[in-house]
Amino acid sequence: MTLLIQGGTVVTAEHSFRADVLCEGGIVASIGPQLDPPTGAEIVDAGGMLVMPGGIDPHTHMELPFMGTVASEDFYTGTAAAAAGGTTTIIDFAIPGPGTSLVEAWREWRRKAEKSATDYSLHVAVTWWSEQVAEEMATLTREHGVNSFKHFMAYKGALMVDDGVLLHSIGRALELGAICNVHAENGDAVAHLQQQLLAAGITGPEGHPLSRPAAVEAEAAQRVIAIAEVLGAPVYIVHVSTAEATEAIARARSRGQRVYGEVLAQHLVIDESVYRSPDWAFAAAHVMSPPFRAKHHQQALWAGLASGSLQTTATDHCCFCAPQKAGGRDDFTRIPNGTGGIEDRMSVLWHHGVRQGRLTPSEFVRVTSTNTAQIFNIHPRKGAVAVGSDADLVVWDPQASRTISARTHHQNVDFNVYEGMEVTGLARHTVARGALVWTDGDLRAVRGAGRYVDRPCFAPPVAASLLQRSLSQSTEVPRGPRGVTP
Ligand code: URQ
Ligand code: ZN
Ligand code: ZN
Repeated sequence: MTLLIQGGTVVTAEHSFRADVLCEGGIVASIGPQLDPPTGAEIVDAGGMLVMPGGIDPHTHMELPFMGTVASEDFYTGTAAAAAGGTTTIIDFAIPGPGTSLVEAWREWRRKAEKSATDYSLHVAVTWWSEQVAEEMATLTREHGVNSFKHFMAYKGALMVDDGVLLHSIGRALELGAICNVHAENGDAVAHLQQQLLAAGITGPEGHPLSRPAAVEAEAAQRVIAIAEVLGAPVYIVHVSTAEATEAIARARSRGQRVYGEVLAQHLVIDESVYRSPDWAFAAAHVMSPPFRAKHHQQALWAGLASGSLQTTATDHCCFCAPQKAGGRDDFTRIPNGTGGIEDRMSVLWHHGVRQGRLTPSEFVRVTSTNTAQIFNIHPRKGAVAVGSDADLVVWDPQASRTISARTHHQNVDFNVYEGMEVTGLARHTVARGALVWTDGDLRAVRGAGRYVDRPCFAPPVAASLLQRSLSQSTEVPRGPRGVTP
């Protein structure tokens, strides 16, 4: 399959330049002015539009079994909807229940993801600890292309892990050359507040944000940053939602610690007033963790993106339809947590980020694609417009507008958190490994066309851990046998 994208302006994380892009055999074959179309090539006219790396969403939960139900979006409908919005790769999560095999969970999610229309990869969650977990982490890194392990500090009694597990797992990941991503909320504090709120008769969705105040995220973020510092390990904090956690990340990074922060498009533009709606279903549809916050947090998140304290954007696309959310009708702690947004992330970021002067087009590419590819070690295969890279591209129309609605979106969910929002900046054509999957409103996603993306580990660390450094620096180093310094 040969595709020539003519007349566009290529925008990468570094710069913008006028060039045609030729895709052959699923990769970018040539980039340059006035390329001659090979015989039989499909031509896309990109005149007046931008040609950018396809979006990468590092945080999705297709078909996730959670809180007694299963997320309504599956890997085919979810990746198809993603393509309609300019996203061409997702990184989802294989989540074993506590006490169960990580490798078996990875295999189960591989089976679910085979129906994907575009490429996908999998973080694997560590939800318990034992020698078996340590061994399976090695197996996953060495044999299955996993270089990232997820940890939930929230969801007590379900997925939550304690500091002991974090220390073991983050340390093990460092040995293997993998990185750990973390849902940073103090799960004990959440559980305590939930019980207090229910006892006070607060059972509606307005109780959800009250049980997860900013301090609950700030404490957990600072705690996991400190744990990572002790170990000398990198750490990636998912869905950062507060000014306090953003500041904690910025402080750690200014000290040279390798901490990454991810922000959801939803948290950048939706605030906590949604939980005060008199419409129960509307408020419940917004129940996700961390919850939507007061507006000043949004300003801090935008500043975090613009300053580089936060590196990536995602959606945490985890959809539940109204009947599913209604499972928590009498008890907000039973409302399945999650919202969608995979189709709208890039337009929301372009409209509220680039058009508002918060992000340059190259910074937009960084935070929607390139940074994620680099952090999870799949650049320049992904997240680039370069000869030899996968031909995952979006032809972006910066002038086109649409009004977001569940009535017209391609996501398999009956609600859209951006309902009614008019956005300017749309994907006009989306190319996934050289094939047009979205073109002028025509969705051409093919079930099963997506491929699993192996993510190689990083070279194991050179930097010593804090303990090793302190031992080597202290004068009273305990002598080993025969006076040999350990
Ligand atoms: O916590 C997550 O990331 C998953 C369970 C999706 N739900 C959510 O509320 N964020
Ligand atoms: Zn989470
Ligand atoms: Zn998530």
